[in-house]
Formats: sequence, C-alpha cells, structure tokens
Amino acid sequence: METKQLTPSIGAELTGVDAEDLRRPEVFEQFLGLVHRHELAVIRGLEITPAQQIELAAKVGRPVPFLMAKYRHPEHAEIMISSNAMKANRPVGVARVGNFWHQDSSYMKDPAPYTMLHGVQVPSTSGHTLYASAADVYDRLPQEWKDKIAGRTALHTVTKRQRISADHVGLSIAEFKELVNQEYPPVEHPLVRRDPYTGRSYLYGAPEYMHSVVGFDANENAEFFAVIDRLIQDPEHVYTHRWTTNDLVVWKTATTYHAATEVEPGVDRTVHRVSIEGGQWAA
Ligand SMILES: O=C(O)CCC(=O)C(=O)O
Ligand SMILES: [Fe+2]
Repeated sequence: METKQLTPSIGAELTGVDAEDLRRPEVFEQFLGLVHRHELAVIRGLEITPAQQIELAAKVGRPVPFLMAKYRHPEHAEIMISSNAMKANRPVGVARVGNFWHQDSSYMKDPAPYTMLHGVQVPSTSGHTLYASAADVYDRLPQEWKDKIAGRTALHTVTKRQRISADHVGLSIAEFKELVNQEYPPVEHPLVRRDPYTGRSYLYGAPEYMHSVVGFDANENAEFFAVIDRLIQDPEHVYTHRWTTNDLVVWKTATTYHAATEVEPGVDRTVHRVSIEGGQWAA
C-alpha cells in the first residue's frame, strides 16, 4: 500500500489496496485522511458492488438517498446513477451532471460534506473530471480581493443552472425562474471559510452557483466572478481525473471545485454517485 500526491494543489491516490483491504479500519482511515488533507482521494480499479459502495460510504458518514427518486439506483436508494446511457429508449440515470465548475450543492443551506463516485462504465478519451482546491484558490487570490471580500457573504442560487424539465412545460422563463426560486430560495454563505481539519482558509462559492456577493455592486461582482473563474480554471492548478474502470473518487464538497467534461458522441458513461452527510469533517 502506497500513497502519492496527484498534484501539488489537490488530490492524493492510495495504491495497492482492494475492497478487502479497505475493510481494515487502519487502511480506511488512511484513505479518509488523504481526503481530509488533500480535498480529494482516489483508489483506482476498486471492484465493488453497489452495496459495497454504500458500505464504504457508511464508514465516512451517512449516505443519503438522492432527492429525485427516479434517478436512484433501482435497488439502492443511496446511489444516484449519473449517466448518459439509454436502455430500452429510456435514460438509465441523470445526464450531464456537474458539467460546469461548482462546489456540490452550495445553493443549499447545509450541503452534504462528501461526495463519492464510482466509475462503472467510463470512457478513457473523454468524460474526465476536473478538480481544483478552494483553499488553493483562496491562497492565489490577490491581496486586494482578499481585503475586499473579508467578512462578506454571498448569495448562492441554483437558478443559473436549473434545467427546464417536463414539470415546467408551458412556463415562461420568468415563471420557471420564480418556481425554482420558491423551491430553492437563495442561501447566504460566508465567502471565506476555514477548513477545520487543515486549518486553511478556502473560498466558498463558484460563479455558476452564486447570484452575487452581498454589498458588491454589479461591476464589482462581475469583476470578482471573472477573477475567481480564472483562478479556479487555471490549468497549472487543476487535477484532471481521467477515469479508468472502477475508480473510486471521494472529495470534500466545500473545498473542492470540480467540473465534468463533455463525453464524446455515441459513447456511454455511467458513474454511481453517493452523497454523504455527517462524518468527521464538517464544513
Ligand atoms: O461525473 C462527474 O464527472 C462529476 C459530476 C459532478 O459534478 C458530481 O457528481 O458531483
Ligand atoms: Fe459535482
């Protein structure tokens, strides 16, 4: 068993372990420690069943069933099937999950602190996932911006990203936004938070999930979003996870910006996703 850092900014990998090894508390603790210290940790080629994935998630915290029942794994409510594949003319899961830079569910008051993905059927040439550390983004923020955002909060919203579905047929765009607003009212979070485990300050908020910084005018806001967009996406600081079959990836939702990339046409990609509440690390 060995650990290696994936990039200087984010990510670590545990190698030489299988599902059986992970049952040993000291091995599992080692893996979880990597998640806590490096925001994100990977085990490649971990052959596990959906039930075993949930078992692993339950060692981290409390796996929670996905909100929308129709995208839950038919036998395991805790697993959400994230997939572009079709079976008998029906989607097997949710397509295009997270294909923009974000921190998971930051538009919610109390997002689950961990996300776990298992690569069930993954192409090697597309459908990679990009990751960046929110602590590293904060570190790289020019001092002038650190001063401007000190003590401020931001309004987070899902309205920029909510897609129109069958439930919304017949609504105008304004009516649709209003409905989403009622369902997910904007929530306010501090812009700078401290990771209780590493002690590092990190930036909380991605432009696609933020309405605005409280107290900023439209210009300051646009400028700030442009500055952080550049920092988040800076290729020098991004870890690209190129999936191989059965990869397990776990990250801390608050300190990990990430984006799923396009899948080439005609290619299926399926990952099993578990959202985990509670656990040792709380944002
Ligand atoms: O499937 C992926 O590459 C990641 C999608 C995502 O943002 C998520 O599962 O939270
Ligand atoms: Fe995500």
